[in-house]
This record gives sequence, C-alpha cells and structure tokens, in this order.
Amino acid sequence: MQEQILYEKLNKRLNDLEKLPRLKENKSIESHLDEKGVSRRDFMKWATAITVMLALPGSFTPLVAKAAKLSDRLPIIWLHMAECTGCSESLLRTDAPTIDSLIFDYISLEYHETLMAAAGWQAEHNLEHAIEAYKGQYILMVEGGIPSGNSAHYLTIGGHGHTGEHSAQLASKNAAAIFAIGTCSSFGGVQAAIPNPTGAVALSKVTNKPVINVPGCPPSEKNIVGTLLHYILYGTLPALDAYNRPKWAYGRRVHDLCERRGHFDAGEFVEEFGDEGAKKGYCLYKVGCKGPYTFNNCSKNKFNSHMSWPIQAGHGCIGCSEPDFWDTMGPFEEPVANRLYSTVFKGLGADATADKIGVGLLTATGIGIAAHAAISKFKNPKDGEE
Ligand code: FSX
Ligand code: SF4
Ligand code: F3S
Repeated sequence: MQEQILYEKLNKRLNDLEKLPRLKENKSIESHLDEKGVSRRDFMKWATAITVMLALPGSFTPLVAKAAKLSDRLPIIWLHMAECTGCSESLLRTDAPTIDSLIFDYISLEYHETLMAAAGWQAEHNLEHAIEAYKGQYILMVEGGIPSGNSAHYLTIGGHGHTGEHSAQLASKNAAAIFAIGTCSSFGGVQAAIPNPTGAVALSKVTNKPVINVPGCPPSEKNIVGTLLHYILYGTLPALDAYNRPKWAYGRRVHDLCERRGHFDAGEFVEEFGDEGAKKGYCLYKVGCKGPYTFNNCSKNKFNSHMSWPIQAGHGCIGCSEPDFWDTMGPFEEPVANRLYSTVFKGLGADATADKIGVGLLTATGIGIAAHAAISKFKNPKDGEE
C-alpha cells in the first residue's frame, strides 16, 4: 500500500516535469543513447541497477528510466572552486562512455567551467545569465572547497575578479536544490587540511540553504548521477545522515560491504604490502585500511566503468568520504592504533581494538572476532539506525 502511494506520488511529479519544455536540443534520450551505441536493453538494465541503488522496489524501474529521460528539463549550474576536477573527471573520463556519463551529456548543463567553450568575460556573463534566466529552478552543483572570509581572494575567478565565495553565494541564493559534489565541497577536503592556508571551507559554510553532500575524493559517478535522479524523482531532499550525505549511498561502512570482510572476520591480514597475504587478497586493516570508519558504497559502485575500487586494487581505504580525512585518517598506510586515534573518535571503541591488533596480543582468529565486535560499536554519530 505504502509502495503504491509512493509510486503514484513520484509518477505525478514526473508527469508534471514532463510538461516543462526541453531546455536543450529536441532529441529524446533514446536517440541520444542510440547514437552512442547504447541499446534500450542496456538502458533498462542501468535503470534497474539505479533503482536498487536508490533502495526503491524493482517495480519502480520504469520511473527511474523516466526520471533519466526528463533530466533535460531541469537546468543545472556546476561551479568549480578549489579542487583538482577529479569529481568531474570521475563522471566523464571513462574509456567507453557509460550511461552515467551519457546522462551527463544529456542533462541541461547551463554552466560548467571545464566543459564550456566560453572563457573570461563571456563565461562570467553566461553564469549571470543562467542564474537570472532560471531563478528558483536550477540545480546547483559545486565542486571544490571555498576559500572564505579574509582569505576568499585566494580563489579569484574571471574578468570582474569575483571570489569563488561570491560566486557560490550568488548561485546558491536562487537555486532550487544544492549539491556539494566531492569531499572538498562537502567538507573542505585537501584545501582545508591543517594548516588550511587559504581558509577553505565546505559549501554549507557559505550558504544558509540546505546542501546535500556527495563526498568522496572523488565520489563515484553513480553517487553523483543517483543524487540527481533522486531529486528529479522526489523533488525533495533524500534521507540524510549526520553529515548531510544521502543515506542510500553513505548509510553503511565500506567495511560492511567489503569483499575482503571474510578475511577480516577470520583474522587473515596483509602484514605488509607484497606479502603472501596480499597475494591471497587478505584484509588490509593492518596496512592502514580505514574502511571500518568510513561510510560509502564504493565496493558496490566501483570506479572506471565499474572496473575496480581502492581495496580491490590492493590498497586500504583512506577514508576519503569522511570530514577532515586528510587530518584524521592518516598515516594512510598504518592502522589507527599507531597514533592517538581516541583523540579524534573520542573513545568510541575502535582505538582499543586497534591497539591490540597493532601489538599482536590476540591469536589470529581472536583478532578478527574482537576487532569486529569493537568496530561494530563505531557508529555514525547521529545516525540512529546504525
Ligand atoms: Fe576534491 Fe573534486 Fe578530491 Fe579532486 O573537484 S574531492 S580534490 S578528487 O576533484 O573536489
Ligand atoms: Fe575490507 Fe578494510 Fe574492512 Fe579489511 S578493514 S574488511 S580491507 S574494509
Ligand atoms: Fe574513498 Fe575509501 Fe571508497 S578511500 S573511494 S571511501 S574505498
């Protein structure tokens, strides 16, 4: 019954969106995908995967496909602040275009500094025009940390010499929804790492409006596109965790979804890179994996056309979707016990176990079980469900 009510609600939202004019070329998504060699079958398979990812029932797949088709109805403004552009690259640079990257071609991207041809005065004019023309309707996506306050001038862009802070505030003001794409925009990221010479902050610190954070350095293309499709489907904010991350993507630890988890539970660890354990794909906890403290769905989505992800490639998770991970998760190739982890996580339980692992007090199997028990106590601080 609940499912039926939700279905009808989302369907109505999509029917209303369908009445809006296409903002770009008058071409359907089917012909757009067809030109790139993507069949309808592949498209529906993709829609099924996104439906699962958004934790919707399988019967909602046609709605997700329809939301993708209507992604050219909502104008999008994408701003770059202080960052490496890895977030855009995550979406766009694949050896063969994925459906996610093709959706990105298809959406009505009114302004994106990396992709547009305009530069200088022209670019500035395009931004002002997009903000004015689509007042109250556009989705704002921002990549990068934002040098702010007295340090705002460290990021000065364009002919008028506006600061990034100014542009982000201006664009936030009339946006219908705001997404911080990547850890830099969500939490400050590498720019904001101690000593933070440019005074970089998260997008949420320069606007009073709600910001949905889509962290990861970079985030996967699926989490970016999924967040967009979720908004197209619902028109409202998704359920968020303590750090304003959508729960459908960041509701579980990397550790909970990890393919090496069986080895962790069995106490089978890589002791140093290149050893026998590494060859056997053992758990990377002792060589610094921060998967137990990191909330993200990387093992499901992977990167590079779903090819691999950090732990599959043989390196531990460095906690890239967590606030202040540059300052709190390092050294990246050492377990947390090698420093005063409790100063960061305030005695939530993980440090005591890490100590035991570090000095080898337990037998191999015991390590896994005890570590598991203690790490399970580590909770997303404001997330009552975990
Ligand atoms: Fe930051 Fe995105 Fe890391 Fe880079 O731009 S999240 S540095 S991957 O690209 O913002
Ligand atoms: Fe996977 Fe890391 Fe957890 Fe080991 S500690 S199971 S490698 S997430
Ligand atoms: Fe980042 Fe860890 Fe995933 S480093 S990409 S959150 S595995």
